Amino acid sequence: MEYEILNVAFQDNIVIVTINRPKALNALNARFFQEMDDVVSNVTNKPEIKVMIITGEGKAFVAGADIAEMVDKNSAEGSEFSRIGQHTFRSLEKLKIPVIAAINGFALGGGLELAMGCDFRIASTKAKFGQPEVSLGLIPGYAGTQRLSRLVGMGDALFLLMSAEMIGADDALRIGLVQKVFEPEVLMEEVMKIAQTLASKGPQAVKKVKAVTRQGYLMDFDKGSELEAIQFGSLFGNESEGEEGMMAFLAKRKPNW
Ligand code: DAK
Repeated sequence: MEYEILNVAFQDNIVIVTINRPKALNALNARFFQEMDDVVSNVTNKPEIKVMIITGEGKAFVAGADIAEMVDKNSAEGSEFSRIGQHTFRSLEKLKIPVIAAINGFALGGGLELAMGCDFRIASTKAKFGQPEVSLGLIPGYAGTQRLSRLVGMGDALFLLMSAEMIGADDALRIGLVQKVFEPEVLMEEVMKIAQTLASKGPQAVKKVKAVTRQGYLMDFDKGSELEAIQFGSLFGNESEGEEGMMAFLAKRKPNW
């Protein structure tokens, strides 16, 4: 597929996806979702890729769903539009490798929902966050109502959702919406360092820890713990990744994954 909106660059075993529609502050339209689904399916078929980074071109990460494209929709079309986006963002959570949001600027509405579909969020000091949908007479449609409360707790989630207030990177860090904040000039450099660190770890272990944590979060505690025990065990044994990692530690050498 030829991409009109996404720039997809491969650097060693890391894929960097840049949303490149800066004139509309990278607002998410139907084409974006088609392209993102295509990227996810390509990355799924490339076992050598170990980390995905999503970022935005210009002064926004993403300023929301494309209001111009949404304005004429009827109720059924609105629900369908919602399901398409929900599916795409869920596919980032289901992707086996880690997905990092590098938030360079505005992450509003659907943009914050996209960032929340990533495994964690690294922001520039210039980033701004918010769910302004109620200002438009809407509510989030890409599972933002579900993810925000899970990430930051009910009080902060309801405050952001009901007030439509925009917060800066420091507040986002304080409530746990982002994990780290860097100056804009070094954001991508620092995100690449984090991605390289993840890529250097046991590849099966990184995938399994994502799957077990994400699946377990939606399960009863004891069932999640049992899932952990099964996956923990799967990393042991002859020629397993765990065996190599532990042998390397004891021999004071780097593991050869
Ligand atoms: N959609 C379309 N175009 C947008 C946009 C958006 N979300 N945000 C900005 N733009 C466009 C502007 O219209 C403007 O276009 P031109 O006038 O140059 O043609 C251009 O980007 C630059 O924007 P500004 O001139 O406004 O730039 P400023 O720096 O002055 O302001 C801003 C930046 C981010 C504060 C401002 O642009 C702004 O308030 N933007 C809207 C933010 C917003 O409300 N975002 C939430 C969108 S609603 C659902 C599914 C999904 C959703 C809801 C329901 N279902 C299917 C049920 C999700 C909803 C949303 O995300």
